[in-house]
Amino acid sequence: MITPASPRPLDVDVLIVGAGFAGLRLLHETRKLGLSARILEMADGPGGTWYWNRYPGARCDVVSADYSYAFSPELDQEWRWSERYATQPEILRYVDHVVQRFDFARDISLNTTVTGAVYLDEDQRWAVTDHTGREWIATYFVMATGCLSVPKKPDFPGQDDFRGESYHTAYWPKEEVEFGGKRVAVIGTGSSGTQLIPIAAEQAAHLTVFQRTPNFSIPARNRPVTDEEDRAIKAEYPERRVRALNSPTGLGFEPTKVKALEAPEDERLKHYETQWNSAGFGFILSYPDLLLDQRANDTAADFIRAKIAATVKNPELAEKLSPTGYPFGAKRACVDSGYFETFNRDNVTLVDMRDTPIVEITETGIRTTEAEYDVDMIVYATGFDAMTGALLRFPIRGAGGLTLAERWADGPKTFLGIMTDGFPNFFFLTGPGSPSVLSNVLMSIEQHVDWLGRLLEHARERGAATTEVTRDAVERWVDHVNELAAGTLYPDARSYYMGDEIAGKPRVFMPYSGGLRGFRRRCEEVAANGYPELVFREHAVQPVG
Ligand code: NA7
Repeated sequence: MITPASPRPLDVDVLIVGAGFAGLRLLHETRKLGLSARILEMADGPGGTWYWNRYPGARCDVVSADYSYAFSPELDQEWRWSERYATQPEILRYVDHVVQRFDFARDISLNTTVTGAVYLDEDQRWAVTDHTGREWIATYFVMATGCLSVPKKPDFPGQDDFRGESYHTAYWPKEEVEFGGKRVAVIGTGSSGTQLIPIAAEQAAHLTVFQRTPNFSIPARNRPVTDEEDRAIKAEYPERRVRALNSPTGLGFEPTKVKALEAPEDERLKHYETQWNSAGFGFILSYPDLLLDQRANDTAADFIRAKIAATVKNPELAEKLSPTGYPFGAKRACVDSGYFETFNRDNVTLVDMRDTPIVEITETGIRTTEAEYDVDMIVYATGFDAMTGALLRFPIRGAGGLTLAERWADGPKTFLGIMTDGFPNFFFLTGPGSPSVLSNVLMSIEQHVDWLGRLLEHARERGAATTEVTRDAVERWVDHVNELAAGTLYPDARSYYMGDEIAGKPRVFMPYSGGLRGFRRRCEEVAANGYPELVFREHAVQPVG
């Protein structure tokens, strides 16, 4: 074996960026493997996107009992969720509990922003630089930076001249923001806007909602978890975890065997009604063909539009709030608590940006092509640079100096959404090409971390200094991901799944649409076959591919 000429002293075996759910879970895994690890986190506390998204109304739209770590049965038993869908503060309390319980804090550097990472070809190590200029040397470098973590602030002309308060939902201050007595504008009606709007409307003197694309939204039917329910969940938690693991998306729902178009209309409507009253985000799984067949999709979309028409008293307003022109679910559907009802209030105005787009932000408010709205506060609920935003936020240089941004110039290229060619010993969790945002992301995180843990163990057992995927395997995986997406209705909507949220972003469908269950099987196959798609080197002499 050739030893590297002058290896730089190693700080840790595994350097992880991000102390959100993924980073913490990976820290746990590295400890199990006996590897040293450190998390670098820019915030002053753990929690990742849940740390930043503190806007009133922020809550998860996956049932709390399922949106939690499955790796520790003890943790399952001791944590008590108070609501069916946990609020952001409760999720953060859970994260803090996990950090304490597993003594994670000693391996986390908070207030530490990574500014660049370089693979040192000679040393077969990663050099990761933080904002202080400190360089961290590690064998493995893992981005656990999340899919929805880099806020997208739009660039309306005049935006910085506004003299009132302005906030972004994904960068919300810790101090309480007072809506009371104020004229408030919210721009954006995705999940964040949809959650914030009913609360802001209750408090503000007037609320003006700027909507560009009407969204499908399903009622959350949120409620407290009773002691009896809590006991029942805990009594069967192991089975619940297995059920979720074996469900297509990790949510524990199995779609009906019968297709939407096969069901008689009255039965279908009855089923939709039941789903509407109970399923939340799971409504999209009411029938297996909803995202595969436009006619099937229309049956669900029509049902939801009828619900909007029945809820919003002003028919013109109902029409404006009604999503048309794209399939239900092809753009992330929202899960709300009283969203459409909010538009029956006297103090709420809807501005349809399709008719009257924003021209500029002035010192005192927002000017559209038709009117000027003087406001005291603007809330940008404009979402994220999704899926690739965090991975491309700072330069990552792989073997030979190629940056990830260069390698992904035409869209992200990955193998199993976790690695890419030309970047030895570099991994990312729930990246493009994995089910991520189309699944219960907590389960996707754990699946990816388990797989990565097994891979690192395998690499150690065979004495490999580096692990890298071949370009051929990456290309085949990207083709597979594209083929799957092409068989669905997803590409028919403009959405962040397709990179539409950021001007100039390559338009490719990023998540894996074959379901978490199918995905996990593919991953397990790769491991069981001894990772034929990967190259393990003792000493990296030249790039693979
Ligand atoms: P989303 O779902 O990406 O929503 C962003 C919203 O902001 C959406 O309504 C956008 O309209 C709107 N938007 C974005 N940019 C603009 C500009 N320039 N002008 C007008 N309107 C704009 O982000 P969220 O934060 O709500 O939710 C993200 C995820 O968090 C969600 O999927 C859940 O998984 C949790 P558009 O639809 O693009 O026309």
